[in-house]
Amino acid sequence: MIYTITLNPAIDRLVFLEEPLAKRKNNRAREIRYDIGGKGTHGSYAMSKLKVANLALGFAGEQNFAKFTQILAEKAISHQFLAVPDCATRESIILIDPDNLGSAMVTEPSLKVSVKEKQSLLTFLAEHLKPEDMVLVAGSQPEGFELADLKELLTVIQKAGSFLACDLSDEALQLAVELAVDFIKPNEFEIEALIDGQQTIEEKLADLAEKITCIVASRGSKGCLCYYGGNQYKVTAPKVSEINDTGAGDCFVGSFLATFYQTQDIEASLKMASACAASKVQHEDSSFFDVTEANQLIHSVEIQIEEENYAISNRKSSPS
Ligand code: TA6
Repeated sequence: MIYTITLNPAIDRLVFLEEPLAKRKNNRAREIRYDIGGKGTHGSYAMSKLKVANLALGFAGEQNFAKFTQILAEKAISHQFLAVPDCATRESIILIDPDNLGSAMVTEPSLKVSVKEKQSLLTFLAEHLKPEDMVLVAGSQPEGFELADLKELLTVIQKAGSFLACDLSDEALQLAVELAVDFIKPNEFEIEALIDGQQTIEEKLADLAEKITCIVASRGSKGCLCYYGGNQYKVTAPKVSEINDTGAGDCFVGSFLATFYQTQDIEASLKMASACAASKVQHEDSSFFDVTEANQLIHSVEIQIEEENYAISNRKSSPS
């Protein structure tokens, strides 16, 4: 089983503008739509689309819990979120220009979790996780969930022996690296933030890959660099016309992990993930992609392999 954990989900309010966003004017919207928000939930959406069983976990505000879970149901995401009393799940407002001119995102402050909710999540994981499971912890952390709480969460997952994937930023990403989790997906800025001294990005990634099973360093529309099993995989994404790139990285992570969980085939996983993310950016909301479209795009994904790129220490090689 795959579990995704979205500690700080959102309801994405998609605002489709009549004209490109501009200051000092009333920017009129031609349409408003809602989508699920939060990196872990997007990962679950991709896993479900690829028919890989998964359960979306995390915290959601009691005040708009029905709306949040209604969107999860509409996206066919199996879930078991913990309701946090006296607060609402935040909204991410995504302003989308017409004619594929891009989008901007504004995210509200988060809800605040208490010790009770944090303990409930840890208890659920301790009771359910098995060594053959995979867990994705993705996105930001809510108010009340400190770095020490994240360390406790990641440690409970590692103690269960499950394959631990993290799509985290800033100090949370640094913690995941220190704990030597099994998968991380930093972007170029996040990798640069990890560099202390005179290393290139590729030198830093090779260093990290000596203790982390699989690293995917995203380079946006250019594709990504993957380090796995001592090899470096340079992935070039298909060229597509972008409508909304919100959630593309999450789609990549969810479809990569779904395929990797099923096949342990790194190249197949990278190809499927690149194709699904390329499909996603061609659609208007934060999560939707078309599997048929992805299966066609997969033929346009290019992978260059540089073998024996770095040494690897003995550690978990895949979820099994
Ligand atoms: O990655 C896309 C997205 O999950 C949006 O759906 C929006 O909710 C935002 O990112 C949330 O970002 P955060 O880093 O706070 O989890």
